[in-house]
Amino acid sequence: MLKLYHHLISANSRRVWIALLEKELEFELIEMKLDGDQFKPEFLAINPFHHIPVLVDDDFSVVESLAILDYLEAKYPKPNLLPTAEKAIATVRMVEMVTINELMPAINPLFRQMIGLSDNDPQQIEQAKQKSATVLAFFEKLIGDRPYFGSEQLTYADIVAGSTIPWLPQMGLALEDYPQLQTWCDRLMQRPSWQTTQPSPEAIEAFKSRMRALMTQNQSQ
Ligand SMILES: N[C@@H](CCC(=O)N[C@@H](CS)C(=O)NCC(=O)O)C(=O)O
Repeated sequence: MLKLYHHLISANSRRVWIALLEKELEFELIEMKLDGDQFKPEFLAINPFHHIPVLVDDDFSVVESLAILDYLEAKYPKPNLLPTAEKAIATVRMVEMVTINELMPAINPLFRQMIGLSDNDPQQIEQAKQKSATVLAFFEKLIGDRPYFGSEQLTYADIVAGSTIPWLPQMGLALEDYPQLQTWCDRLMQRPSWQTTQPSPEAIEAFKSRMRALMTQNQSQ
């Protein structure tokens, strides 16, 4: 059976978890604490970069969430989550890469603020908000009045962007200036795959205090 090493609060692993659920596959979830367990030799043997997610399919391990999504699509093409028409596939890849290469780094200072670290530089926070606004405006235009990015159906674009964008309001970035994205977000939240993978408020609070402790400890070293 497929095994997914993941963490409840990780957007990187949530996108794989959602894809497994959308494809209605059987899989075993292996929850990592990321409290040092990712450095144990058993885990480093499957991912020397000590990151989750990792997908293990018998004797084959895949690291990097986007590579895992491609593997799932190639092995289990139904339902199809990666279109082949030229504009649709370009849109999916654009949304995936812009989420990972532009949005996720941009929100880092907002993430630190959300977990309660007190080292926030107001200028960095302002820059983070501006960079994020550029991405959100781009996505707002790209989705237009379609139900999903690049397609009338759910694709990996929605799964990748939709594992990060719903966090933004908790980071002080309301979506009200982006009505199409807000409607899209609400639509995703109604899907069982998003509901199943949504961490509880208690899990979020526990994660914040663990991260705070870890990052404070790292800073004082
Ligand atoms: N590019 C990787 C990023 C994975 C990643 O950064 N995972 C984080 C959790 S969100 C992690 O495992 N952190 C623990 C560590 O690096 O020790 C992917 O998309 O799979």
